[in-house]
Amino acid sequence: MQQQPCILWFTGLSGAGKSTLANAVELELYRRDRHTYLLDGDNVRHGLNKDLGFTDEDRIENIRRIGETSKLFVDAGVIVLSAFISPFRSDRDLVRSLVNKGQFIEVHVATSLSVCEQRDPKGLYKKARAGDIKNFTGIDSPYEAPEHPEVFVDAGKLTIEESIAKVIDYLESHSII
Ligand code: GGZ
Repeated sequence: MQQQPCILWFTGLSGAGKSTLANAVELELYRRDRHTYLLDGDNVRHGLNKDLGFTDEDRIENIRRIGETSKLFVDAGVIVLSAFISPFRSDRDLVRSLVNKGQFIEVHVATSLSVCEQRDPKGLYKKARAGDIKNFTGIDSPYEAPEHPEVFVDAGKLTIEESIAKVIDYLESHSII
C-alpha cells in the first residue's frame, strides 16, 4: 500500500462544513486501508487546548499547538486531517513550514458567510449578531481566506460526494495515496 504522510488542513468559517468533509474524507481513506487521524474542535478544544479561548492570541496558540501535534503524527507516518477555522494566513503558513514541501495540503472549505449564517446549526451567528458572543469569526473577527489553497471546495454549492472527490483526486494525482 502506498501512503505518504501529510497534513490535510481544512480551513473555513464556522458552519462551512470543515468537520463534515474531514470526517467523510477520513472514512473514504479508511475504506482504502489508509492510516489516518482526525483533529478537530471536539477532540482538541476540550482537551489539549481547553485553556484557550477565541482572542487573536489564543487562536494563534491554538493553531500552533495543533500544527505541532499534526507534525508528530506525520513523523509517525499518518495522514492527519485537521479541521479548524484557522483564520490567520500567517498561522497556517507556520504549520506549512513545519513539514516537508508537499506535505501540507490546504483545503479551503469556502462556504460563504451568508450560507454559514443561514445554516447556523448551533445558533452561534445569531448570538454573535446580538452581541452575546464576542470575537466571532466573520462577524467581529477576521477570516483571511487562503490565496493559493491546494484544494478549493465550495461546500455551499457542491454535494458532499463532489467535495470528497476533489480532495481524494488531489491525493491521488499527487501520489499521496
Ligand atoms: C469562532 C467560535 C467562537 C468564536 C465558539 N469564533 O461551528 P463550531 O462552533 O462547532 O466551530 C467553531 C469553533 C471554532 O474553533 P477553532 O478551534 O476551529 O477556531 S480557531 O481556529 O479560530 O482557533 C464554533 C466555536 O468554536 N466558537 N466561539 N468567537 N468560533
